[in-house]
Formats: sequence, C-alpha cells, structure tokens
Amino acid sequence: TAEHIPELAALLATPATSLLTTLAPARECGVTPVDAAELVAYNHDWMNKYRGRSACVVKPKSTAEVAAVVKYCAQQRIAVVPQGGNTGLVGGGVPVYDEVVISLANLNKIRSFDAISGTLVADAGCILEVLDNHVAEKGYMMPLDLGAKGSCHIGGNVATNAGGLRFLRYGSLHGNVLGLEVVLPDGRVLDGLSTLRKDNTGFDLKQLFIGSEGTIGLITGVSIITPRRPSAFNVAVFGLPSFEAIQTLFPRVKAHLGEVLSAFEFFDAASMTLVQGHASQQVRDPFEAKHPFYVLIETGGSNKEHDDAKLSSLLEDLMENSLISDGVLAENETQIAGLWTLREAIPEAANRAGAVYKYDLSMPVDKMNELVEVLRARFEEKGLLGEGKMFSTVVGYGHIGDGNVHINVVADKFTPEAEAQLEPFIYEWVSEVSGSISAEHGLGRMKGEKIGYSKSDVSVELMQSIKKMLDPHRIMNPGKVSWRLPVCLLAC
Ligand code: FAD
Ligand code: 2HG
Ligand code: ZN
Repeated sequence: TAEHIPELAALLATPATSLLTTLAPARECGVTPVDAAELVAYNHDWMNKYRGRSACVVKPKSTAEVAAVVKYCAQQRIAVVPQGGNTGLVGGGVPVYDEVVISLANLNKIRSFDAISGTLVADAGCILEVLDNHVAEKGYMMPLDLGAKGSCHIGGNVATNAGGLRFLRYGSLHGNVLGLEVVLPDGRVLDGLSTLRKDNTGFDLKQLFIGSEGTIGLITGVSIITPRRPSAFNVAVFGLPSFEAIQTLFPRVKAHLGEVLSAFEFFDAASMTLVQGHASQQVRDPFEAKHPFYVLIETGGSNKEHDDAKLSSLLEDLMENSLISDGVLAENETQIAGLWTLREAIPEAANRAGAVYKYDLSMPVDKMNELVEVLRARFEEKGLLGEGKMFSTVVGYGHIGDGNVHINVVADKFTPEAEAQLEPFIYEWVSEVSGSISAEHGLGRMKGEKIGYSKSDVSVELMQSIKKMLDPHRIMNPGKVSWRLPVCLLAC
C-alpha cells in the first residue's frame, strides 16, 4: 500500500485527520505515521476472533471523499473494507489481510429530521444512540435498538440489516429504511436518499444494499422512518420452569398486550449465571430462587393507565393459571434499565468469560432450546464441558418473538479443535430444521463459505452475478459473504 499513500492523501481535504497509517511515505504529504498500536482497533473485531493487518485506515469526511477514495482504489485494484462502529459479530468489518480500511466514523452529521413525518436523514457514520437521542427530543425513536447502540453506526446497522430488541414491534430495516446514498465499487454515487414512503418506479435498489455487508457498495447516507416514542414503558421479567412454558406464554402475552408489546426476549439459567459472574457491572438477580428460563417483556404505549391495566390482567391470568414460576415488574426507570441489563449484558459477559463462539440462528420456536441441549449433551459426553475444560459454558438466549436464538459457547481459547466440535454440526442441524444459519448478524468472514446451508444454489448464483456486475474487480470487502478472496488481494 505504501506507494499509494501520497495519492490517497491527496484525495482527502484534511489528510492529517483523515488518514491513519504506519507507512513512512505519509510524511511526504504532511501526515505523521502512527504507531502500529493505533491501528489495532481497526484490525480486530469486537470478539478478538478475527484479525487483519491493514497499515492504512482512511476516514473520509464527505461522500465526495469516499467516492474519490473508492474510485482510486478500483482503478488501482486495491481492496477496501468498509468499517462502521466495528461491533459486528461475524468478522465482516475487519480486513483479512492488508486491505485499506474505510472507516465511516468521520461521516457523522445528521442531515435533516422532519418532525411531521418522523423521517430522519443522516450520514452513515452516525452512532445509533446519538440518533435515538436526537429524535427523542421531538418525541420519536429509532425503529431499532441493540446492545451495541452506543458504538454501532446506522450505516453498519443497514449494511448488516441488524434486527435487535424491538424487531418484534417495528420490523426489519427492509421496511423502515426509505432511501440510501451508496458509493458503488467503481466510485459512482447512487443517490437514492428518498424520503418517500411509497415509490414503485422500477426496482427498489436500496433493498440490495440492506444486509449486503459492505460487499457491493459503501453506504454513506441513510433515510429512515422513525416511529413515535412511547411515553409509557413497562418491563417485567418472569421465571419459568421449562422452555415449553415459554411457548405457552408467548401467545398468551400477545393476546393480552396486543399492540403495546414491544419486546419478548428469553434467556436460560446459564445466561443468568454468566451475567452474574462476568458482566462489567454488578447485575443483581431479582429473584430469590433460580429458574431454568427467564422471559423479559416490554410494553411501550401512549397511555400509562391503559398499558398498566392490560399488564395487570396479563399478570392475573399468568398467576391464576400457574403459567410462570415467579415474576418481577419494574416500578421506575432505574428498575427498567436494571431488568434490561439482565438480558443486554449477556454478550458482553460471554466476551469477558473467554473466547466466544457465537451462533445466531433462526428456526421454529419449539426447536430453539433443543439445539442448546443437544450441544451440552454432546460436550458432556466427550468430557469437554465445565470449568477448566475446552468449553466452560453453553448459553441460549435471544429474540423468541422473532424465532431467533443466540447460542454462545464459551471456550478457553479459539482453536481449530474447538471449532471442529461445533462446525459443521450446528449448521447441519439448523439446515435439517429448515432454519437460517444467520438470523440477524450476517455472514461476514465467519460464515461466508457456509451460505449453502441456508440458501439454494440458484440464490447463491444470483448473488454472485450481482456481485460480479457491481464489483468486477472484487475490491469491496473480499473474503466476506459468499465470495472467495481474489487471487491477488492487493495490486501493490
Ligand atoms: P461494523 O461492525 O463496522 O460492520 C459490520 C459489517 O457492515 C461489515 O461487513 C462492514 O464491512 C459493513 N459496513 C459497516 N458500515 C458500512 C457502510 N457504511 N457501508 C457499507 N458497509 C458497511 N446485531 C443485531 O442484529 N441485533 C442485536 O441485537 C445485536 N446486538 C449486539 C450487541 C452487542 C453487545 C454487540 C457487540 C453487537 C450486537 N449486534 C447485534 C451486532 C452488531 O452490533 C450489528 O451487526 C451492527 O449493525 C453493526 O454495526 P457497526 O457499525 O458496528 O458495523
Ligand atoms: C443480542 O441479541 C445480540 O444480544 C448479540 O444479537 C448476540 O452475542 C450474541 O450472540
Ligand atoms: Zn440478537
């Protein structure tokens, strides 16, 4: 990459703050080379599972700069990796080798917000939580919420088609995104930042980029519909005796709470233990006894009394019919946050406990816990599960309302032997029950080669044709999704 540094710097209005590199030629253009340690954060993923060794990170400050950099890289056949908040869980946002990282962190302006329609237009590098706070001032909320909201970018959310904790109520980004501005792999800008809710003129091209994981274009702007922010929230957590009890509970909760139900999340006893033992903050178990399973429900509405009445009638029904073993209801905002932490802290706690193998799966709800148990039994039989063994714990949690289970297997370290215990077994199992091997995190580097477990040959062929048409030189995020690495990764 060294010979390209002066050219890249020349494309940026303020190279001193838009170019980070360890390479000496930076000096020629007034950029002080950084220490390799400064690039570590761009080369490692959140789980510390995937590592690249890029020596060059570009942080453009405008769409025009992104376009100029991508155009130059396409001409020179330099591979690039779009990177948002780097909270992705499949290794999609970090280089495989020494690709140039294009970080969107400096593209972080809110372009407009229409308080009548609730339409927000923002740069792709805006942090989700910053956007949520911005629209909250006008009585709106972002249609998605996830544990990584303090770091992930809206562009990264769109690129991964992130689901999250409120998908049940507000649905997919395929429905909420109104328009996108995208820099194509040849540097052209697809200006599709429409704010129209209805537009049936031809193909809906933005849909191609939602969930494309930076492999066919770099998203620079997002137009998105935001729903009214509920003025009243309730959160309750229930302890349950079995996974079957969760399945009885779910339709009952929907019947009682109807349109005000905004989350229905579950986690098992092993997840609760993990959070108690490893979360960065002290998390109090609100129950006196341990339960095999827990469910968190949230209501969000515009009339507190109305929601409270619905919730009381639900609780009465659950108690009378012994559908739950125990339950706690938050009485104020602090308690709401505390109950949410029980669920939201699980990924962080797993990360702190060891090397985490993450499986993000969708399947029929009645199968979700079966796989968790199958895995535990398999490892126990082989003497691989327990303190000091290959795997310390297997936890199951996730978005019951969306048929999406997260299985986290904590190992002492990432090794080919540990991986061989998990794969392809899990993928084959999921394929058998017609599930998806990636419900909401994407394929990235982890599952690119595994796409066939969930998609037909024809689907993969079509995707590859689209990739070939848009990115003939395969410079965009090579080695991710279903495309193999080009023979020559970098031209230089
Ligand atoms: P990155 O990690 O930087 O990138 C992710 C992918 O998108 C990469 O392939 C990258 O190349 C590409 N990309 C990033 N920005 C752009 C862009 N502007 N243009 C084109 N491509 C781009 N995910 C869920 O779906 N639901 C959850 O509930 C959820 N909870 C999480 C909780 C925690 C604690 C953590 C750490 C992660 C969680 N995630 C969840 C995963 C992750 O937060 C999401 O995938 C998020 O959408 C990624 O955004 P990012 O900005 O960090 O993207
Ligand atoms: C969640 O729902 C996220 O908390 C992360 O999707 C899941 O870390 C995981 O496996
Ligand atoms: Zn999730």
